[in-house]
Amino acid sequence: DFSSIYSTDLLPASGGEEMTRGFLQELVNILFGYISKTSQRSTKVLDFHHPHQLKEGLEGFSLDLSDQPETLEQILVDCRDTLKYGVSTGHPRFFNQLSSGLDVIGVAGEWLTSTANTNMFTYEVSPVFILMEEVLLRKMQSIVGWSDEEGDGLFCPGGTISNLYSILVARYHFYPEVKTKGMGALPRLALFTSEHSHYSVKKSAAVLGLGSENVVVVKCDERWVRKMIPGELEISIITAQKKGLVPFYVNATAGTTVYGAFDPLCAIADICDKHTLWMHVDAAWGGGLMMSDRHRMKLGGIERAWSVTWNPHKMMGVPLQCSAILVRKRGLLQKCNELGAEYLFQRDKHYEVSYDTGDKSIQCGRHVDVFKFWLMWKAKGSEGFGSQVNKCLENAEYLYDQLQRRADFQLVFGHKVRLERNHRHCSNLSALSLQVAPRIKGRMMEKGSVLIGYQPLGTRVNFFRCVFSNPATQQEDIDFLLDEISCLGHD
Ligand code: ABU
Repeated sequence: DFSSIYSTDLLPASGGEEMTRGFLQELVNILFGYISKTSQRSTKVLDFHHPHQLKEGLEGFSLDLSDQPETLEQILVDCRDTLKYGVSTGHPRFFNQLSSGLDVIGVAGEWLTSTANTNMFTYEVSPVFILMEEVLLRKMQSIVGWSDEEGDGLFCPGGTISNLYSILVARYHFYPEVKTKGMGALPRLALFTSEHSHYSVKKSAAVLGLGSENVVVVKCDERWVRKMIPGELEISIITAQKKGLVPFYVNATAGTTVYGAFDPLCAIADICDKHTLWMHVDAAWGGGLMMSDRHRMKLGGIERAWSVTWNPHKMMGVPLQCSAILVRKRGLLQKCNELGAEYLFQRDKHYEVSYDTGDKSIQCGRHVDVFKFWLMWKAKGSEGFGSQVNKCLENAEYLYDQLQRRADFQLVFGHKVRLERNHRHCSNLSALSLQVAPRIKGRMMEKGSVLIGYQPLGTRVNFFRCVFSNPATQQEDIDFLLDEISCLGHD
């Protein structure tokens, strides 16, 4: 009974051991109940409420903060309700995002990380985690295909920041004076990325003062695979030079966000070599395929990249957040970002100070993202991650086969987009078809049975993007998804 117990009764309060154990066990019961429920197909993926409903408060669940402390009973109710009104991204029928799944070892890792509550900037306060980061980065670099003498990196807050790092170090590599003199000392630089690449390249160019207009968007093969066309890249580079811009950076994508396309890395690497350009591979989504003997060939040529973004929180199912920037040239991250704050990075410490890796980062405080990943790797082995990735790809194949058999879905390109049978005979097809996916998605969210994302793209009407990164998903869930879309869009 926690109805008259408060947080001040817990450790470090004197005699607080029993109360603390009881409280945490109660919390474990809530978490276990949630984890168990999440894996049951009969439960909802979400219990949707509009923002105003959640703000107004639901059945005793209030977001408001008071001046007086709440009892631990209320705190436990708040924990339960927070999960209740959230989205079960580990549910087998959650197809909505590139990051999904509920890995029990990962959860244990995240919990331990919070318990340790430390910071990744120095060995002094994170001895074990700093070495784990080094082990993981080395492992990932060797999987990319770099030699033992090459490779550096950092775990950072998401793929956008990883991509930002790649541009930052590329610019520093060619123009180290930028660190002290700023952009005024540089020529007008140009970056290149495919039209289907992630928006973070443009965003990073804006943030770094390079200007989003100086990101040249390179055409993709629109007929089939949506890969960057190497010939178009070369034309774009030459055209930019003629306009007085100085090309320095090319982003190739391994697994685009919507189509999942893989740019031809070898051909892009040849062009980068020829023009002495930094080649980055954004493998935030597709990087996980390198764990699979069956699928790693899709990233052939990645070993020629100068930097790589790889998000284990996507295809590998590590709990958010877990994203790495890998840089081939050792020492560059440190030189590019270090400022040597003396209160933190003293050079006269009694241990090897190169393990104070915090000055490689643009952050000061940095969350420990590595432990859950390290623990999962221990628990699964590289082979376990490989099997998990293979299963995701098998699910994608299964969806493709099922869609080919169904008359009520239409191909986007070798894959399919949902259009209602009735609407096919409608004279106002395109206006109506714009609304099909959003309307079905709205109904889906209200019902809470399944969750999948949609988007328009270029001239295409809204279509569903089915993501497979959730290890819980089985073929029966894919059948359910298709039947549910049909059912929700019956009219
Ligand atoms: N680059 C973030 C991915 C967002 C998504 O789940 O689609």
